Amino acid sequence: MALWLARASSQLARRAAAATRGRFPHPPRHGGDTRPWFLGSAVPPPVMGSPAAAAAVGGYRGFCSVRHFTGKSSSAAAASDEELEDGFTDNNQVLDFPGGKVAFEARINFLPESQGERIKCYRVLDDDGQTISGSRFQEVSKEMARKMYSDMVTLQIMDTIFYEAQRQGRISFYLTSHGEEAINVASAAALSIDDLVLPQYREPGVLLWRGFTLQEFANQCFGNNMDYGKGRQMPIHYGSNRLNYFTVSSPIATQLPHAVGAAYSLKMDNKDACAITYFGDGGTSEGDFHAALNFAAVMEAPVIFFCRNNGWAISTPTSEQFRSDGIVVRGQAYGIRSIRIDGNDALAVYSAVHAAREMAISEGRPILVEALTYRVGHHSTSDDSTKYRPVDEIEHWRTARDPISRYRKWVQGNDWWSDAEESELRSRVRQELLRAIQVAERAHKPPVAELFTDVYDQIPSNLCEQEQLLRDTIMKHPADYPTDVPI
Ligand SMILES: Cc1ncc(C[n+]2csc(CCOP(=O)(O)OP(=O)(O)O)c2C)c(N)n1
Repeated sequence: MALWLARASSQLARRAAAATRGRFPHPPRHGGDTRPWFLGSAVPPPVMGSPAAAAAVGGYRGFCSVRHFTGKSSSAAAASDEELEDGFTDNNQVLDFPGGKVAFEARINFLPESQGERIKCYRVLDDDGQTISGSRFQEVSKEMARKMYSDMVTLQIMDTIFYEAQRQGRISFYLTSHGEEAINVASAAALSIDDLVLPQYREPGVLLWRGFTLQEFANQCFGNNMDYGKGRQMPIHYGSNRLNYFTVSSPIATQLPHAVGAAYSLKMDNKDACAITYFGDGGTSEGDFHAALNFAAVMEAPVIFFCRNNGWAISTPTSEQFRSDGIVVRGQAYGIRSIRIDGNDALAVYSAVHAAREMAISEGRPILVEALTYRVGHHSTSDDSTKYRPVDEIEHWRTARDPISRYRKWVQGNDWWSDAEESELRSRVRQELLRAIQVAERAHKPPVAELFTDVYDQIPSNLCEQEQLLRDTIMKHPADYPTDVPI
């Protein structure tokens, strides 16, 4: 039966080959992964016969054919008279198929729905902030380590104060990164400023690391006339041309295909840079996630897909989001080298992104990083997460697994940080931010006319009509419109 199938497909293949020759310019890469903690981009197919035969069939071939290997190694010859594990006796047949050679087997053998054992998680620091013996990680200088720590603390303070400002009605919306400070800052530290960032919305720490000032954050949240988005976006939709940070876009996962395109353009221009895109576990259910991964794998785009698997997509737990072993296994399904890391371990995040960046650029390939973490805050100021998850779960992650205190123990253990510096940093950032908020709050809002600019060169008639309608409505109901927006 298998032989008949093979012959039939071989005939079909010859016909198809004539029509499709030259359609596969890039030989797919199999295995070849020298880094033990990364999942290889594909597992070499199980091949009947010897390891030598396995090596011989590993390469890329144009199209289908069934082949007998004539030059058997001695071990293959010895095995030929016995029944092999896959149920065949001496046929050493493989199907030469796009992507490489596929071995036949006699059993009905469905791939299991899971691998049994879950994919391991790379970590460097234990819960106590000590480096785990034997762990391999990228060295961090004292200066870098201190800046990473300071930025993690700054992000935490910024989140707390802006959150309070929203509660006081001074800004309309906010969303914290509590619990994900290591992901934000340590991943940013491993990148170069030329790398393009396409964020979701829970990564302002990347922008902070790159030099976005507290004043710039405040201007955006208050939507004043110094906001680069001219007050047209909700708070937290930051963006910066100067810092290669694409503007946050609310529709989940739309940034992923954009990142692939941006990465491909960097490759075409021979730039020593990659693109990185961040997203949550919820984002992986979007079609854009799957399109982006496949597109990146096929086009060999130097893009890092950074998934913050924080357990929740608003009220949807990951158990209702997917049944796979998280996100990491999906990378392999698309032929993308992937790794799972402890997202609350700053050194693990830094080392993994550092290695991912090198591979993405030097080998021209996408990499997927799944960081295990927890969204400690509510989804946003529009959410109360105690309605759908246990308070002790939140408390456990907020205290026992806090990435900032874990990393602080390591930095302080190196004598690179002190309690005095801690208090000085906290009070300085707090004051700076309160000042920035005062300035942002007092600044003028962009005029109404700006609502209609920057999209079309010549504003079309329907937009002109809408502008007039808006102005008429404001004149009719002035009490319903903010007095600080110039008309
Ligand atoms: C396409 C789309 N669908 C739904 C929403 C509404 N929405 C906003 S945030 C969110 C949850 C996203 O969760 P996740 O990607 O895990 O990120 P997290 O908020 O946990 O960081 C949803 C469903 C949206 N913004 N866009």
